[in-house]
Amino acid sequence: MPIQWFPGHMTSARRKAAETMAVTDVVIEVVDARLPEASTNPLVHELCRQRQRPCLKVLNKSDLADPKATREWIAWYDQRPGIQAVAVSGRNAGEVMRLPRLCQDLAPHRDDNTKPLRMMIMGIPNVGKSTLMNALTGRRVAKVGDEPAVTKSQQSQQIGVRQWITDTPGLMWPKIEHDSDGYMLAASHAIGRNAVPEEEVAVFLADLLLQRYPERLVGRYGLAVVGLDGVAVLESVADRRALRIRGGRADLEKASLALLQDYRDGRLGRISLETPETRRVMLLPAREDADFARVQEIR
Ligand SMILES: Nc1nc2c(ncn2[C@@H]2O[C@H](COP(=O)(O)OP(=O)(O)OP(=O)(O)O)[C@@H](O)[C@H]2O)c(=O)[nH]1
Ligand SMILES: [Mg+2]
Repeated sequence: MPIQWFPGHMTSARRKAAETMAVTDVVIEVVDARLPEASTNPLVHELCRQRQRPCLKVLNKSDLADPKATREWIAWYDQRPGIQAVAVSGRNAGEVMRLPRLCQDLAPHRDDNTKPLRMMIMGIPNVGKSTLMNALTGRRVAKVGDEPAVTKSQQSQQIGVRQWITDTPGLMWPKIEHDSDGYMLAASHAIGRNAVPEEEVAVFLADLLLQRYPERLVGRYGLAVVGLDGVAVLESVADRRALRIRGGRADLEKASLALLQDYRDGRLGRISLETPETRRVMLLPAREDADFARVQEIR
């Protein structure tokens, strides 16, 4: 069953974003650097395309992502026509302050007092949009928090004399096509706890860590990872942390939360959940299915 998470306020948030797009010159599309494609909202591109607005793709939280994967992603986006991407950490003011200049380059005609540059920050929940807003204004104008859907309404602020910036509520799209995207989004807390069972998300994350970052499991929990699968990782974490339910069995729920929280807080080190190569491989069967469907259609 496809993973879905679309709280009520998002319908009006989407309508308001479409309205504000009419008076926006450049969209700052924020994605999570640890999962840049899984955290790309197709609705943002659709709205930009309808209004023909340029878009700067910001891979935020790069301080939490694997630097090698982030370099690969930037090179990957650089090869795509019409996409300009940059990696930043919202916690690094110097990096964030580069963004208005890059936006200005995308709308060079908007550069005087009568035509101020109007930027709109968009993206899925919890990717750091409001954190960027605060860094850009130099004040704590927006509430931030490590859970999805903290911002519920838009707000605009002037930065400098010639620039305006609008923060918007995080937007999801109605149906997440690939389950692994849903798991990555849930692991990174971009979608709510009720969307996917936390234990399933933790098993997905544990399997991914076993494949790509086994040494982090060794370092953080002292596990001997050889021969383990995702569930066994959780059992071992429960064992190491003495997390038990009545009868002495491993408390997998608490172990799941511990693993997820460690990933979210960066305590497992800098981790990327996807790279251009893992994405390519993940999409392969879908493409083959699509080809198959097309062949069937032609027949
Ligand atoms: N490590 C790290 N944490 C960040 C960064 N940017 C934001 N955060 C944290 O991520 C969490 C979410 O940040 P917000 O700015 O509230 O995210 P948002 O996109 O506005 O979320 P919604 O309003 O729910 O859509 C907060 O705990 C921030 O402190 C970053 O670059 N690095
Ligand atoms: Mg926000």
